[in-house]
Amino acid sequence: MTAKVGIIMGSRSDWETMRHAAETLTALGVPHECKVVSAHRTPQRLYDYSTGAVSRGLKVIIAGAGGAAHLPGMAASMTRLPVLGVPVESKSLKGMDSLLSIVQMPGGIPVGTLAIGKPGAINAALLAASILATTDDALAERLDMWREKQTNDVAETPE
Ligand code: RP5
Repeated sequence: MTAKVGIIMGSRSDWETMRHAAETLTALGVPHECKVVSAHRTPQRLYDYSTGAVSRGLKVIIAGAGGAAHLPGMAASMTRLPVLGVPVESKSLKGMDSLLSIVQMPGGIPVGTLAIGKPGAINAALLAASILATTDDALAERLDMWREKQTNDVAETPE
């Protein structure tokens, strides 16, 4: 099935975080693809991916990166698709560097920035699904069911 969400990440080392976005999309039945695309190590790959995203049928891009994390912003500069940025937790600054690099986009090129690490990866996938669900009733129903299950799984007592 043609991928509707493109998950890109700056390095294979980001997969431990970004796999949570992929797993969440799989659980919701959203066709997606996962690629390593580095803004500074593979700039041509980033250009080709971003400029070709619309014509390949992608609807949303999730971009995860750590450190001087320019991948989401650079991708957003080359496509009109919504780009959701996931700050990957870095060793030296615990992801604060990633967060600030991704969230502080100058006005004109937006990146929807999520939380640092696994929660951000999961929420990026849920947000991508929400965006797609505005024009996909079957997905909207699956998303409603996913949320209902989450609610029902919350115990009333702590032990
Ligand atoms: C960024 O640098 C990547 O997104 C990754 O989070 C970080 C470290 O990359 P590696 O040195 O592990 O490849 O570009």
